[in-house]
Amino acid sequence: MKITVIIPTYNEAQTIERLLRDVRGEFSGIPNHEFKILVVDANSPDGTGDIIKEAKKKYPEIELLTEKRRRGLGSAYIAGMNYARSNLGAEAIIEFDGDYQHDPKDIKKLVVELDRGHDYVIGSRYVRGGSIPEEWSARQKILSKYGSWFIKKTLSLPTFDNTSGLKLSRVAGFYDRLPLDEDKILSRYHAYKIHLLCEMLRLGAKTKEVPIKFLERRGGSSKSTARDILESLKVVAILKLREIFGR
Ligand SMILES: Nc1nc2c(ncn2[C@@H]2O[C@H](COP(=O)(O)OP(=O)(O)OP(=O)(O)O)[C@@H](O)[C@H]2O)c(=O)[nH]1
Ligand SMILES: [Mg+2]
Repeated sequence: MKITVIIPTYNEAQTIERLLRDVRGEFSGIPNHEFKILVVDANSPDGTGDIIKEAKKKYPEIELLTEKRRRGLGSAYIAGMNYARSNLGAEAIIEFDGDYQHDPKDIKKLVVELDRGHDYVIGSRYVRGGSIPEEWSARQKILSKYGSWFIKKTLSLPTFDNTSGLKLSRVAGFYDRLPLDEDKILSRYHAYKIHLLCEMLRLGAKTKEVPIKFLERRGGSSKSTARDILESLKVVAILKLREIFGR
């Protein structure tokens, strides 16, 4: 199957070179699939784009999509997903952070579940064996853990990690039926993930959560802000209202 790993970046010059090398290094251990890496860079002022262009010369499976400016994580992923489907023939899409908080070795775990017939595989921090960084502050831990719990309870979801940034989605029957459009997605920021998760479940995607250890950032700085918490509440509220009053 053709699988595209989408990696969004904004000022990740400290990690991106090593990350691209290590992600690519995993592909040889998954020989039954054909991989591409699509980096969606928000025209990072720290030179991330130049590092990607250099890596692209060495590794032919790397593609680069440069946005004019930073527009939000959801917008970057929507652009990447549409490019992967139209230009790279992607049959499955993996979402993967560019700051090395995800372990490239976990890509294989996701693909194994795709091979077993799952349509939607979530790298989960909140199932047995999964974890968040020890180094996180109490505030970060509470926000992440109870955020996922709140989303689960409010929207009656079967899943435990409802904001994970690492996942694999099947295109046929799912991403080709989703509102991958900037005007239809409920958030242009991190909270787009909650919307797409609910849409995948609504479409009946055979879903599996596999445990992952979410790593501490290796460099650079977080792009997640208080706005993302408000956006998440907004998305959950809209989805709940749709559930009550119909779409
Ligand atoms: N293209 C693009 N990439 C983005 C944008 N916002 C964040 N990213 C990238 O998306 C990935 C995830 O963003 P993070 O800020 O690490 O979000 P997070 O992992 O939820 O938050 P932390 O745990 O605090 O790091 C990183 O590789 C970022 O560089 C954006 O607006 N555009
Ligand atoms: Mg991060």
